[in-house]
Amino acid sequence: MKKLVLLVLILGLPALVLASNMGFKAQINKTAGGSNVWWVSFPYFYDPNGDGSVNSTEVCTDTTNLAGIVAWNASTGKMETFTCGGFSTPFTISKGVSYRFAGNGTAEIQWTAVGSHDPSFGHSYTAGGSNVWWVSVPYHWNPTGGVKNAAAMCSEVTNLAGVVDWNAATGKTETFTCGGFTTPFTIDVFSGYRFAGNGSATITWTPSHY
Ligand SMILES: [Ca+2]
Repeated sequence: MKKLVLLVLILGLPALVLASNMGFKAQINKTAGGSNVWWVSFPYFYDPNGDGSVNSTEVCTDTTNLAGIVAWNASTGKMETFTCGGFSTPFTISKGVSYRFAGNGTAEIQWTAVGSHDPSFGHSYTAGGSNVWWVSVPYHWNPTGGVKNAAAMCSEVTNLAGVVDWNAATGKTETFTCGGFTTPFTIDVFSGYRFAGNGSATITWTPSHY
């Protein structure tokens, strides 16, 4: 079972009426099983040790039972793995990007994600390379109509061809084609999603939020 709790730290008001610069404390746990990997959403402002930058080592320290963290390189279309406790050079955690968590055997991954949103941040992905990007969704995303699903994502993101969901249980992806006729899947704001570009156009997105 996923245990997802969104608590409001800074303003102390109900989440639905908060201003855009609120802080978050989200308990994101992942029960071992299936593919044992998950794409997760990060707070746009996230720096647990407060030193002004964040890298994959800091994520390992900030989590329990994380075996490794994976970054997607959109240019090459390859993944880069950082093993927690290993000796490879850590990679930088970038704002708005989703990273993949890898579990440690049968242990549940536990992450108390503390951070805040950056309402002025605009995603921008220039066409090229693999032409797909893994992105983080704001925890207080609020699309027009209030239904958080793939169709709403298509409506809000400029030049998006499709959005892809990761099914951790099966280890397979599910694609929703923007403008298509398949049933849109639900967007879980604590999970990362993959954007597919529309030809040579730049994808842009400034997320709506409460
Ligand atoms: Ca830091």
